[in-house]
Amino acid sequence: TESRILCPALQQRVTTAEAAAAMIPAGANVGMSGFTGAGYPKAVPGALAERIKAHNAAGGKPFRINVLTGASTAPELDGKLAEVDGIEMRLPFQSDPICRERINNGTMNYADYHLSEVAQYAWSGFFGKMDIAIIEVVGIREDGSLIPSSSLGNNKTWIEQADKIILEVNHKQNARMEGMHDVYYGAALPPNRKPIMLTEPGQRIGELYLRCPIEKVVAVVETNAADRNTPFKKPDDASRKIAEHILEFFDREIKLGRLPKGLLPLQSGVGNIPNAVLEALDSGPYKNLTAYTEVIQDGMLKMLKSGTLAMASATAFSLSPEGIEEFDKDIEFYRQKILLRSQDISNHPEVARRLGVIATNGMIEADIYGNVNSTHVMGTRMMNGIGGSGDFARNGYLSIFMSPSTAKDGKISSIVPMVSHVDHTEHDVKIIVTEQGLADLRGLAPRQRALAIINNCAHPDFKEQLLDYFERACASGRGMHTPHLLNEALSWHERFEQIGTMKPNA
Ligand code: 0RQ
Repeated sequence: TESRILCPALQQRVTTAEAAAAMIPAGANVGMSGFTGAGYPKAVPGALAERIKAHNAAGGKPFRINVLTGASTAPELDGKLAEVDGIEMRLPFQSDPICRERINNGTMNYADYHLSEVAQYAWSGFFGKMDIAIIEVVGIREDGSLIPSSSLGNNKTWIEQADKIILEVNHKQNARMEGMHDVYYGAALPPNRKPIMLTEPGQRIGELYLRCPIEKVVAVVETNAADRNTPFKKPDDASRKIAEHILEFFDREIKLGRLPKGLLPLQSGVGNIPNAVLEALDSGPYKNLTAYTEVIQDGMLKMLKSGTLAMASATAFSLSPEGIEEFDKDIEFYRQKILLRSQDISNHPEVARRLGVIATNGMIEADIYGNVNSTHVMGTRMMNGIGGSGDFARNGYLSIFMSPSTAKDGKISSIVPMVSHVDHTEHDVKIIVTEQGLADLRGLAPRQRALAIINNCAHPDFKEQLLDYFERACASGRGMHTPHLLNEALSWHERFEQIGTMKPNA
């Protein structure tokens, strides 16, 4: 294969994954590339896991590292390291089943931050010194600068902050991605911040390549493995209905003159429901929309192809196997239409507010007043993390949260008296949608919001029960601004924990 390592000094540092992994000491703070299953290192984490396993089998002080990434990665990284109990602290977003189990059984620490803020935390030193960065790239240029891979995430920050750098050059990634990236080097800590000069999603404000100090690179490992590329489920009935409600809402807003015909830049969360919404938009009357989002899923490729979408700005791909095939086949087309940025810019609150992003994200549950829980099952068990949902929900022009009205075979209501954990407060949440309908909370006071949410979004199996709670809370004689029965507010969750259902009289 054609060489992808053009820098003579770095050609000298090509080595094996095992030799690179041997350079990582126990207790290290390791910044890794990777965002929603794209652009993560494929070989060194697995080799490190083997080393940890051997070390721990020999007894002695357990060998663990702290793993900082862009967002979720894949079984080759999170899975392998979690399996050998090699992770002391994980941040900022994960979706790996083994990690999740360890986080929830208390054997792994996990810290959940807004994705836009992670770089700032690192610059400020809150995570401690970064020892090593492991970064997947598509190629190394003659001057040592790096052609980024299928995600940018926090790579710029990790490269700047780490004492040492290990590069994985992945031959499987399409070399013609070169030119799709926009790496911004103007970010600073306060009081030295300047405005982010983006007034349209498609503007370039940075550089094509990651700068990389050659002297910090201790190893270069060549790989040849595809990204995680998880298949999508075909949209089910609930996802299709949710998408219909959202499209009807957009139509109404356009007629009322509250949204332009071309909508506003779209942000779309990951998962099957957001993907179904994209598919529905694609079959609607829309042309030349834009996206200012963090992840490009299959739905967005289709929209770019059909002209529904004129361009998309993101920090990563998250494609199915068919999606990646389509991307590779027509990369010259997609390169003109897609810009990948660092996650502190793709998710920047200032930019999301200025552009007036339409944020659409999944949720676990919402309460009758519009507080949203995106992360914790029954208030205590971590699902994935807040990801970028908070960056966009608070700062977007519209923030839409969506979920089927029930979970776990109808035993759980996604609309509850009080959320068991709050990620997005009632002040950030503008619209809630389930397959039952849509509640537009803008302009409503809490008691009005409660009726809108219960009547439009709750499942019929739980509607009476929710109305009963609300009416008794209103009659309790306590505060009438946000009426609650404090000794009952979380009783639905407690009932589920006790008897496996939120339904009454079960
Ligand atoms: O669990 O797989 O064990 O059955 O949660 O639920 O309905 O498949 O929905 O895949 O869209 O995920 C909030 C987790 C929704 C996601 C969340 C259980 C349900 C199932 C998944 P099983 P669904 P989705 C940009 C934006 C935070 C990050 C974010 C998420 C599983 O959207 O991680 O928005 N969001 N990022 O059974 C108990 C409930 C439940 C429930 C669902 N009320 N109680 N379990 N589930 N509702 C992307 C990034 O930031 C990178």
